Amino acid sequence: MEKTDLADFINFSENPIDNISWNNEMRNEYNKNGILSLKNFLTEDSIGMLQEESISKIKYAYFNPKKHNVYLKPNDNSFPKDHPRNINVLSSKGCITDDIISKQSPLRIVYNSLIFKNFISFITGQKKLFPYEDKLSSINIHYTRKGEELGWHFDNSSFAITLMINDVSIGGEFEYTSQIRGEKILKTKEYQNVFNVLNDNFSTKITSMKAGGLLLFNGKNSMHRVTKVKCNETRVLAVLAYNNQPGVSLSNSAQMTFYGKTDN
Ligand SMILES: O=C(O)CCC(=O)C(=O)O
Ligand SMILES: [Fe+2]
Repeated sequence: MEKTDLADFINFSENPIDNISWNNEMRNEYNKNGILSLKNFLTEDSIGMLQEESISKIKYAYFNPKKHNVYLKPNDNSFPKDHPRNINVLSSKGCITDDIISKQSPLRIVYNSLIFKNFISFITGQKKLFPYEDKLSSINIHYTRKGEELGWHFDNSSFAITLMINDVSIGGEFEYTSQIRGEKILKTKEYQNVFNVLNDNFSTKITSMKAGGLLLFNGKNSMHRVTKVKCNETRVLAVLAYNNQPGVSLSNSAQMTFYGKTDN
């Protein structure tokens, strides 16, 4: 797709993602903070289309409130139940899968566009980006209604891209820590950090994104959550997921956990 057509969906005047010096600036910011927040990334027209599409499709969303540890892995029984490795938090938001999202959706146009992929590759340092092989996982729309939340966790992937479709006025905030695990951090220190975050005893930051905003986030080593929505509006947000090699599918068990179905 040419830039002139993509400009119907991406607000290039505020976010010139094809401009080398602007991209360099954004990359420095991402490398420094592990997070890049771009306001008004989508055009007003695409926000309107996405709000309409997401409202009409909430009936297909899979809500499966469940407890999980912050590592999103089965508990490790070599640790006690109340050890930070095994402490449970609750996630209750729901989502719809890629196969439900329209072929003409602005999300898909952005996701598939070379200009956008080149921008994300440049910022994250990935050579090439590929969609998921399975039919469910590349683009998802998440819904968080009153009283729902996404519990503290580390992501499995090295970066995540989110686009806000509908922001809410009370709660539903994205809260995150600095990089609190990784090769340079001792495991005992990491567990102490996790314990402190879970006990509200750790310094965190909050970003409040408005509709149309993009967040690029390195959540592999930084704990994050979405706080409980405390108003009658529904927080709606798209997650765009890529892999750095072709042919990768989300496992059937993960598909069942997140989507309540598999694509095969
Ligand atoms: O909803 C958000 O803002 C964050 C989503 C998230 O952390 C995830 O899907 O892993
Ligand atoms: Fe996450």
